[in-house]
Amino acid sequence: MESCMRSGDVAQDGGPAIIARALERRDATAVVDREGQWRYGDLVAASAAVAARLLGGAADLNEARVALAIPAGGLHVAAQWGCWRAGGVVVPLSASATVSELERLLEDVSPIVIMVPGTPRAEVTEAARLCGVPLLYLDREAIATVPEDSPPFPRVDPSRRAMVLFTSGTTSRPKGVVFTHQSLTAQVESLVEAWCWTADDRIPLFLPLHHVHAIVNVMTCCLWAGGLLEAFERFDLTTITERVIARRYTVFMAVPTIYHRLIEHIESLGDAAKGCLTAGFRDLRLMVSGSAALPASVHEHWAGLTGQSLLERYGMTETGMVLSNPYDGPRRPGAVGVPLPGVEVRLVDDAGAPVQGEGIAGEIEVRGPTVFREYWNDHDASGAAFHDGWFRTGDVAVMESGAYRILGRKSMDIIKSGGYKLSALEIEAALLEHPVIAECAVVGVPDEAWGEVVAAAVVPRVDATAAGDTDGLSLEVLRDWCRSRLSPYRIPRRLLVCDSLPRNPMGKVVKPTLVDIFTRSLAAS
Ligand code: MCA
Ligand code: AMP
Repeated sequence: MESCMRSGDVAQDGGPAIIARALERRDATAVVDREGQWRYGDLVAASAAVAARLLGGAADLNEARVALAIPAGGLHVAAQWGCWRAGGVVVPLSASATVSELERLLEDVSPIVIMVPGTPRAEVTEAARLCGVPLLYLDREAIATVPEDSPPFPRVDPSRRAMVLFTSGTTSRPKGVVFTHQSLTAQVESLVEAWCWTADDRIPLFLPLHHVHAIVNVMTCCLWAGGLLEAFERFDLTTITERVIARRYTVFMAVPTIYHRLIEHIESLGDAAKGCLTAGFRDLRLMVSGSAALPASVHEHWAGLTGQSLLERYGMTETGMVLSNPYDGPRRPGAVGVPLPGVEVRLVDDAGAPVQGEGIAGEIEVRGPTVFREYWNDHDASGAAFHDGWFRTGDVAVMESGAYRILGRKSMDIIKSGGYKLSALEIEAALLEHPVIAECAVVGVPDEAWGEVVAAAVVPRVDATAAGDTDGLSLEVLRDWCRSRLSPYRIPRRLLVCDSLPRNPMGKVVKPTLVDIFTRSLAAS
């Protein structure tokens, strides 16, 4: 790596702040992944090589989008930092997206290139071909040196766009959430302060790298603080628990579904193994839960097993982290605490007027430097998302004994499954492409392990019913049909084939009634 340090080691004026910080710890190990270790100096040098390749002699990418489809690890970090150093906007792609999902996203952001590892996912290669986007192959060898004639990197003002993350919501297409360098920095600084990150911290990364939880809370906070990130491509219970026993980590962040799985696993162990693993968890300095509601029962069960009081926090893609239980001080099960440093929160009633006081519920609105800048290519949605400069989250909360408690979402079209936010409308749009489905409605049904699971009620076409063509509408066959259209976590897990959907006098599907029907049929089964 020495040869690239000449141009790679300069934290150029106006370069991303994380590069300058990394250079202060250039000899410390930053990332451990399947292929080995990366020191901070290695990441800076490799990012310089990526930047030089992306620029290809140009002075500045000027916010051109650069898609990123590299698994978690040092190469991923180098690619992200390299894009930023070249003045580009990173667009991380989901590692489980289908070709059609990728195509829609690529068409939306028109990236100049997709950064991929030596062997990319077939879906990425195919979507790139269909959209005419070139692939930039990166491996550790390929970014070992910066070309000799590489010009200096551009000065990137913190107010420039840095990243677009796609989030599903109350529309039938995911929206691109645009962050600037300064909004990302504000998110990281807020969490580093609140949760006391230091260079002594070590954390496993196993959550998907196309969401704030993994990108900001885990990866960037750790590297900002100078800590050690151990990167995995997915959550593997055996590997992670072995490392917890080996005291590899100081901090652990996960979604409630993972804590639920860990509890089931621990409870299945014999006394000696159970004691060993719970002692490993007990020794961590911080365990955080977020991305979905943590049931109080899980909080209490976990505390009983490990002595750890999980720190539950609340956030959203558009805002980063918003509310957090205290780092020092009692963490109340079912509550999400108070605003994080730099974040302003208020509750408003249905008319948009602020409400205050214990026990009065309202929609959460958020303001501050962590909040996103706009939805990509969607001026109307960007405008509608804000109210007097406050971002409208669509989540309802109440203040109780000085801490917020989340009551739920305003829209039933949003489903939270295993921490992923899913749009019922997106799933309905896919199901309506099925030749035999005339109407459908998708809801989230409460589930102990996943929080909610996707359930679909479908009405077959009359002609198909008459012709006896509805055999394809079993859950198993429909799930198979969905595989090429929807990411696995969006595919319905419950199915109801019916003659008509429950509708109100305006013709709108009454989703609460559907949830009741699914819940009752589950209870009866
Ligand atoms: C996997 N499957 C799922 C989910 N995950 N189905 C529904 N909901 C899910 N979340 C599917 C798999 O594709 C597979 O389908 C089957 O379930 C069993 O998979 P399994 O191996 O058990 O699951 P896994 O691969 O271990 O994944 C579980 C997981 C994962 C680790 C909990 O869902 C996950 O990483 N969730 C976290 C998502 C996240 O980070 N969200 C943050 C966004 P089949 O049987 O058909 O093959 S929210 C955010 O960023 C905000 C800002 C915030 O507040 O944090
Ligand atoms: P996403 O937009 O994918 O980032 O998901 C954000 C959504 O997750 C929020 O709007 C909430 O509905 C939900 N969420 C995140 N953290 C929590 C939490 N601690 N309790 C309840 N809901 C949460």
